[in-house]
Amino acid sequence: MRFLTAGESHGPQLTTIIEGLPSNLELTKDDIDPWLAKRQGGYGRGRRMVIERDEANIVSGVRAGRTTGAPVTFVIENRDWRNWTEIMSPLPGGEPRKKALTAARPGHADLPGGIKYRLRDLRDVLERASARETASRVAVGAVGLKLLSDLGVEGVGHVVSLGGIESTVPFEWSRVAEVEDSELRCLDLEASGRMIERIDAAKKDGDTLGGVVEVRFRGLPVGLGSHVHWDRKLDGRIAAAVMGIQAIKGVEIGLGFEAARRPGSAVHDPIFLRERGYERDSNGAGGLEGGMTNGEDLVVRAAMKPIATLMKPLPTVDVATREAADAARERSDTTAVPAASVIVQCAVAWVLADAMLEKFGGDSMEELRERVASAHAFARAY
Ligand code: EPS
Repeated sequence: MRFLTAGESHGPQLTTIIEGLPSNLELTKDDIDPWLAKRQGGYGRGRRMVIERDEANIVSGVRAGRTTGAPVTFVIENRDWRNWTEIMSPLPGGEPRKKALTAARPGHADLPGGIKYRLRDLRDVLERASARETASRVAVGAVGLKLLSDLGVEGVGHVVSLGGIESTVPFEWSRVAEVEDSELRCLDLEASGRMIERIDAAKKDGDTLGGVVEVRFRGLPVGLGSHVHWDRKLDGRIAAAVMGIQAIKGVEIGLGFEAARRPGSAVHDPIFLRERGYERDSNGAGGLEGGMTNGEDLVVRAAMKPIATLMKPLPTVDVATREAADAARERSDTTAVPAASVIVQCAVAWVLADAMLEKFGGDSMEELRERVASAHAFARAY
């Protein structure tokens, strides 16, 4: 499967086309919109999220609530566009442009994008670099999540650290509902209180905060991905999808960097053959061995840097005057780490759904379901 996204942060809409979905996947906008709403939420978001009510209008590939196998297209409207029609117009306009941005923000795409594409108004860069685009990727991931859920796979994304404050409550599947109830999508209520104080302080200081999110999936069949070639290894594909999300600076699988500090005996997960098949009592591998799923829970963590738009700006250079300046201030968020937990979950869901199609093929959900069930049975009896 593959997908393409298009659209600017303040243009009329975000457009997404997914190609290669099997037929007969039950799909309505109600499978997607709740994920878009989750992405918009979380303490520390800015005023843009008050303007938008993201919803995915399905304009191709679905009839009577089921995919047909044809490309699926979503349109997510930018409500804010009405305030930007002239600035974002594709028609030739006057110079200098209104709302032109020339004081490149350190940490944003502004300066390298301006030089690379030979653009003088850095808004031409930022409009596409903006994390607004992740709304499209969440819509795609929501379809991935729906497909996975039809195949018995369940996922979750939650915040494990924000602004340097760590959650100390260990994850359990029985606590998934608590993630949904938490304003920060964090299981540790005590730590969440301190995170909120830190967000308030950062906002007051004109600063921003990053953090770490964790996503987990259970119910995956053994053998998604492959050990035989580098670009077929599932851990690499997951890392690429997650690093492709704006502001993500690091990805860990299972123990991640911690594995490098421990001896092998304290990293690898002993194998037992029990009634339900091959099992482990630990999961340092995070569900992946040799670039393939091993049947244990997939555990992926991602580090998000603080958003690069600071209300108390850093020193920079104005590319129009080539003089020292304060970095441009755009409306933005103090933190979007809770949103990142949703986006990373969706990005990983897509990679997993794609790997399912690759291993099991199938033009229809019926074929896919049969083949996945038979792979589970085979792995139990092996
Ligand atoms: C975002 C929309 C953007 C930003 C944010 C994410 O809207 P606006 O620029 O109109 O405020 O809030 O984007 C960034 C943090 C960024 O650096 O571009 C969204 O929909 O998530």
